[in-house]
Amino acid sequence: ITIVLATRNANKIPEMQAVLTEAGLSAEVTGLGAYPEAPEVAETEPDFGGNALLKARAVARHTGLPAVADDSGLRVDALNGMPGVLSARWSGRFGDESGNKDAANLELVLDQLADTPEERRGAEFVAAAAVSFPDGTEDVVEGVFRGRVTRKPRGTNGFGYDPVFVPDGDTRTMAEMSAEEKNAISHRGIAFRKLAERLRNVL
Ligand code: ITT
Ligand code: NA
Repeated sequence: ITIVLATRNANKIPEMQAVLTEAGLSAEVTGLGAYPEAPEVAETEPDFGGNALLKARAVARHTGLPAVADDSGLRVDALNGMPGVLSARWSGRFGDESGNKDAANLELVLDQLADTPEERRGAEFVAAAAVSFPDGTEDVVEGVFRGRVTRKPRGTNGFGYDPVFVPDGDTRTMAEMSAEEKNAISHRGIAFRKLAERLRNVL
């Protein structure tokens, strides 16, 4: 069976494939690259789960295949949970809403935390993962993992806020870990593994 991962972020596709394979599920994950006509979905919901469902639903409808989507982001304690659902658009939130600007986004968070001492630099990555089947069946799960925001970016792996996030119990940023290490502990890894268990019955 083919599952469409409703994302334009190519980093997420091998993450999902690895989780399904490790769970012993023989599904093949395809990204939206194979469906250039799929509708662009605006992330208009106030929470991760709502946005993940919007993205999965639109692609299940368009392709007639089961579709999975995640919506994810970084919640910084000292910023009252921001950027949160605005993570992909944080640096452009007062105007320019176009595209992903990973470097500008993480620089802005570092600026906003410039006066925040070590003990108040806690944060968490959150991902909601949703599945939508062509018959209308839906499910949504969440994954969270905690850490702290560094003072400077370190590392070149991963994407987004990975260079400024050190998980609890580690000294390395997520961008200094391998893809396998990241997937084993990350918010999206957790959410995708929960989803794989729900899919076990239906695949
Ligand atoms: P799709 O909506 O097409 O899946 P996206 O990358 O815009 O792609 P999101 O809407 O879920 O995905 O936005 C997530 C943003 O949160 C993303 O731009 C990153 O800045 C950040 N983010 C999410 N997961 C992350 C991770 O594992 N490591 C670092 N940053 C992450
Ligand atoms: Na988002």
